[in-house]
Amino acid sequence: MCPPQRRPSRRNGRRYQHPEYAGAGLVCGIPLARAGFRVFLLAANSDYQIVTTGLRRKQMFTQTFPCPRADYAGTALPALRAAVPFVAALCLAASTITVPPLYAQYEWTASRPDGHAPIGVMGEHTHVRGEWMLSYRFMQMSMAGNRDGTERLETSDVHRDFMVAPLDMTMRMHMAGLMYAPSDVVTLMTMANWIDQSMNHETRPGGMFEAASSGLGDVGLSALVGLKRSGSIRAHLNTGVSIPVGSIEETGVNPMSMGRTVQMPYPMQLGSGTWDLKPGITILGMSKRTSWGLQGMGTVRLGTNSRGYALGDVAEGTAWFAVKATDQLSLSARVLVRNWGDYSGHDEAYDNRMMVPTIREELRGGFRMDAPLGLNVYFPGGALKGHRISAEFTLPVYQSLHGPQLETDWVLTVGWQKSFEPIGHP
Ligand SMILES: [Cu+2]
Repeated sequence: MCPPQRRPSRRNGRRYQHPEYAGAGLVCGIPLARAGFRVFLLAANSDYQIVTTGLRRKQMFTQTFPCPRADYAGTALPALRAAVPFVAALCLAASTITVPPLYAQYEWTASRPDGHAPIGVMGEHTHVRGEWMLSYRFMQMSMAGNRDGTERLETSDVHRDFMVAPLDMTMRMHMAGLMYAPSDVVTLMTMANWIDQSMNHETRPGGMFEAASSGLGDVGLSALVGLKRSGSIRAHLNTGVSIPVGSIEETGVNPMSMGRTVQMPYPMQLGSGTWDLKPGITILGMSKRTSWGLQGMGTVRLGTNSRGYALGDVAEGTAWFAVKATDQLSLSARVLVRNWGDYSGHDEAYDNRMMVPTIREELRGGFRMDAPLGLNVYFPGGALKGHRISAEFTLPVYQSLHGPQLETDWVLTVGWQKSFEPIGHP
């Protein structure tokens, strides 16, 4: 786990070039620095060394620090390490878009339809001191049919190994959000969800039944910390935690339970049951007619929940591009990649592993690439001044699942947002 350090420089014994990530850091850093950033990237490479890349006296530098003790390597570092490739990818994408002459003259503003990201993106904008914002989002996700890897399965394929096969699932989510900026640097954000979901099943003999659950989901709390707050390109850090408010004790009766009320499978639970960290970074850019953004986000589960399991960690990255069609309307296209891990631990309530795939920890993970299309409507004046209405429709373009697992067919998100100026400053 702790290999010998490589290629020490002649001047400073603590400086090393790491063959794997130093290059990515350099490719990243130069365009960001040209765009006015003073970047300092922190990551861990595959040997669990900490790698920093930054700008010092107009010179890019990369430095690695010795491997921390193996005890730390078991927790935080794997997560950090998992984030490296997609942070590097985001930076690379940024380097192709941040053409300084095109964007240099424009001052980024939220007072445009595309001043907010497509509605499916969260925590992507900050507010000025004293400003409030209320939001409501409705999301519906439709899943039907099983997959193993990228291959579609018939229900009979699932029945070869399991007594019950999930057929489809519909999830509806109502999300209420509140933002407030106590300073120009920090914007606080909280979000609460109400989840309403149902899943249809077919038993091996051909009986159909539905499982359903609804209630509060986990509550998100985060602070967005401004890194670059002027010019045509903005950046902030997302630091968040998810509070385990959602129930992990959802039970029901099904044809296999002989009339007993039993714990429902993993995906029917409403929360993670664990406190989760949600670190991320967001970069925004704007010109007269267009805007774009990049966001990388992670979800790191802390420990194991009261039922003895933990959901998998999540790494996601998204890039969007929007065109301001009029002062009221913008259209957007986005790419979203999301990788989520299998569960760890085990809920003792699930005693027969051949009952249904949704109780198997190793059949929960997957990878998906989506291509959401959206529109934002903004009212710059009149009776609805400051209100925003947005919609985004998502079709997956690629998904590979640890299956049998239900595939996602489409996701629709619609939302309303309204900012309130600081009290006493109309
Ligand atoms: Cu806001």
